[in-house]
Amino acid sequence: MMKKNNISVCLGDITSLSCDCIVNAANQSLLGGGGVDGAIHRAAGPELLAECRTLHGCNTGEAKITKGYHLNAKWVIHTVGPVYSGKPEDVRLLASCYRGTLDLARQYQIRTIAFPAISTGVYRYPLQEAVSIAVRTVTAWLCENEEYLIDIIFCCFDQKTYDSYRYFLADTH
Ligand code: AR6
Repeated sequence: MMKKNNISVCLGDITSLSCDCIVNAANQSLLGGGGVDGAIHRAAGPELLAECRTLHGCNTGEAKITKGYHLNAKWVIHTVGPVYSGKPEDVRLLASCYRGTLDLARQYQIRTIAFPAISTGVYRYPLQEAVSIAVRTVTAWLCENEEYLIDIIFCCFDQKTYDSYRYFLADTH
């Protein structure tokens, strides 16, 4: 575990974390899938899918909130990252996932939130680029919301992702 101000990086399964909120790297249907999405739905139980059905999907770059049900997190914020295309709009959409999620977290008075590396799995966003956008966007949001106290965890499923966050976080603050 590496900690720098209110941003920390951990290696492990996001579904096992005890925090106010975990973030799901979902798809536009919000009806589950593979990767971290599948793991979150399995751990939260069928009640999560039932609530997700009432949300009628989510656009890429946007975020929606549900309860966490059987998770050790009270809330889940579902956000839809871009499928990597190599176009400039990928950057805007990925940054918008992090901003939209944090704006929603603030509305719900969430004080600890864990993010997976959105879009870097099935959606094939190059790891270094995605991590750099995540770190820059979250750091900028924290500066703009200085009076709001929140702890951010970047939860990495593999060592390569963990090392990448450590590298980009060493560049900030
Ligand atoms: N905890 C933390 N991180 C995880 C976990 C876990 N339990 N499982 C996987 N990861 P991905 P995407 C990491 O593919 O690229 C789904 O089918 C994984 O190693 O989950 O945004 C959705 O329904 C990678 O670093 O999400 C969408 O269709 C990161 O989470 C699509 O995949 C993101 O990988 C979204 O693709």
